[in-house]
Amino acid sequence: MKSDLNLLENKCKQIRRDIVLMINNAQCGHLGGSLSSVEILVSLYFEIMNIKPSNPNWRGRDRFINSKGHATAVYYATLANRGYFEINNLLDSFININSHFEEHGDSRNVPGVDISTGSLGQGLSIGLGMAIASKLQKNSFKVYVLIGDGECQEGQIWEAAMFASNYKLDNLIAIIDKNRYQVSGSTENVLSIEPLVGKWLSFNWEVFEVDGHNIEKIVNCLKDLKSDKKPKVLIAKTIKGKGISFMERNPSEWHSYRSFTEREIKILKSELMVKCD
Ligand SMILES: Cc1ncc(C[n+]2csc(CCOP(=O)(O)OP(=O)(O)O)c2C)c(N)n1
Repeated sequence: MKSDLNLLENKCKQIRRDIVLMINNAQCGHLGGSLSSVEILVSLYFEIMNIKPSNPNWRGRDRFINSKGHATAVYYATLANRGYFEINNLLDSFININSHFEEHGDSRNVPGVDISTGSLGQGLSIGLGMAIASKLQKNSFKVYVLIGDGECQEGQIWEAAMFASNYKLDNLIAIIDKNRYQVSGSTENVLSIEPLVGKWLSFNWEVFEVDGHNIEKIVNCLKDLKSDKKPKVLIAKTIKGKGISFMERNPSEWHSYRSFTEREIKILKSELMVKCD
């Protein structure tokens, strides 16, 4: 690891605080699926990706696509903590009417956002286009795409999966935030995506499974990806609402913002050291 593990874990804590503050200030935004992706984004932005935050449009940079585009709180908070822009601008203006920080990622106005997303299912197709461009330009950048498990119900994901292996896009890495819930309940009950490993294998991808809250394991897995002419997918097992006990216990209730009760505010203060009143 380039950085101390403690430092990265503290980053995760800070980003969780930022997520809750941003969404509480805005009274809008997606909590559960932002909190489940924190370790994935910290691993990518602080350890894995070849990037220059001071030069966000550097041509050689690795690309990241937040295909679960509703999870902007974790995306923006990670970019701010990585130095792309000031965290205070973000905390005060997330989803405000005149703010650049819209509810879904906006590549025109937010430094570091490579592509605007929000309509589920499209990110992998965009990613494979970038992966082809990297090869055609004899560039060596990699493309990372974060996908929700509910999002895997979108047919376009599987068209892209078929295309990527056919064209041997070994520079394309999908990461699935498998938190087992979507808007309307558990993914298993709404429309099962299982067997997920078997599906990706049958589409001729290289498949890895990892604890999505263990930075060391995520980083080791992503560092170890050999170029073997196959695209790769990392299935990250996560917990929706990770880090806040009352959300972890009841993930269906915390897909998006709802106001906190007095009791919940007390818990937020003791578990995250964040004040939300
Ligand atoms: C094409 C499309 N249909 C519906 C939505 C509305 N929507 C926003 S989030 C979401 C659930 C996504 O679930 P999942 O991918 O599991 O995300 P997570 O639980 O990690 O937040 C839906 C249906 C959308 N953004 N795009």
